[in-house]
Amino acid sequence: MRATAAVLYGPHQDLVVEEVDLQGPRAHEVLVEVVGSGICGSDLHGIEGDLRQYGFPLVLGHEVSGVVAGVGPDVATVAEGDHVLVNLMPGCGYCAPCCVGNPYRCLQTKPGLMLDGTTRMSLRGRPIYQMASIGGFADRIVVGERSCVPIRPDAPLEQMCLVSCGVVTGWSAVFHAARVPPGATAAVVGCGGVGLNVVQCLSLAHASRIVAVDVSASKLELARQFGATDVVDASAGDPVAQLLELTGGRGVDASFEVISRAATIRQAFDATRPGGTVTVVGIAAADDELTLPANLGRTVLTAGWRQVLAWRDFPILVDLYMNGKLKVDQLVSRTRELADINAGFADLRHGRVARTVLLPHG
Ligand code: COD
Ligand code: ZN
Ligand code: ZN
Repeated sequence: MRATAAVLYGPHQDLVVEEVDLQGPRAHEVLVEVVGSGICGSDLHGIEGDLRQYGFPLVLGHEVSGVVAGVGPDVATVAEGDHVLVNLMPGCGYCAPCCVGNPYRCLQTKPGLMLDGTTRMSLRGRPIYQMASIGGFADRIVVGERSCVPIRPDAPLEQMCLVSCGVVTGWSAVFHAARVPPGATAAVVGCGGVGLNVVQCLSLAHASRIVAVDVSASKLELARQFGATDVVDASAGDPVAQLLELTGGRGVDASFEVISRAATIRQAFDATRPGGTVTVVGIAAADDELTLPANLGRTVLTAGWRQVLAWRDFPILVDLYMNGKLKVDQLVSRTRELADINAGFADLRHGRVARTVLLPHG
């Protein structure tokens, strides 16, 4: 069958939206008609050449909601018509890390490929790599059964795609990695699509002070709507000095860096009190080196997708949204057709959006 996909042929290039060949689902695989596909900072890392684990051509996209349109042999957990969120770190389920609940470290997962080492997308016989074994910038995809998490059918699928990366990444940083106790003071350096979710989850965690740091006035305004009690404009002077001033010179109990740069990780570290935690969300470029005092005095954690167990977390987050406790609609700055994907990336690059959601079927 055919699918329309946005193909990246190499770093720093525009995506080419074109028809590709899509092989039907094999055993334990599922055909999904994509409803919503969010453009995440990690996709931008892919265009900038930072995701070196993937080959080219590559279809990016990993924040996806859709409807099951068909299943291959031996699929037991989803059926045609189910509403699903795509799980970007499914793991094989059998290796040692998977068995201890750490699919992020799966020994069988091959970047850009299905578990059997092949791709379902191709063009004139040439395999196309699929980011996170998904390749979500397309109108239909074939993914592993383990990559499909069914959700309640009354939740609006267009925006629910954001739960599958941006929202759950913030949730996991606050509740699974840092385990922020009620009353803590916190700082969030970088309030894009993921950072805003760190802010709102800190609010759910009853942090007493949530300081949002960004260089964009519109992001800081959004951060206030998501629960920030204070904001720091990092383009208007040293953010560390401003953070220390806000906390009586002491620093916050818990900081989160949600940009993925050594310089801003250092800022988060310097704004954290001795004994506090510094949670680095995301993955910096391989050649970006960080210098810290050897006498750390603080716990440095890495978070993001590492602690997520999608089958546990997605239904909880969808319920929180449906019960009015989690903001998702407000994260969608705009929607676009798949054909406009490059304009969506330009918006992200220039900090004009929290999230763009692509609607490949309009
Ligand atoms: N000081 C303060 N804020 C800044 C600065 C600065 N010097 N520079 C940029 N910012 C702000 C921008 O204005 C923007 O608001 C924000 O930082 C970055 O946000 P986005 O929207 O570009 O990116 P996100 O939120 O979608 O993604 C951030 C990650 C850190 C998650 C991403 O970059 C990453 O590293 N992803 C890979 C690893 C990972 O865990 N991913 C989770 C699943 S994809
Ligand atoms: Zn993402
Ligand atoms: Zn595994």
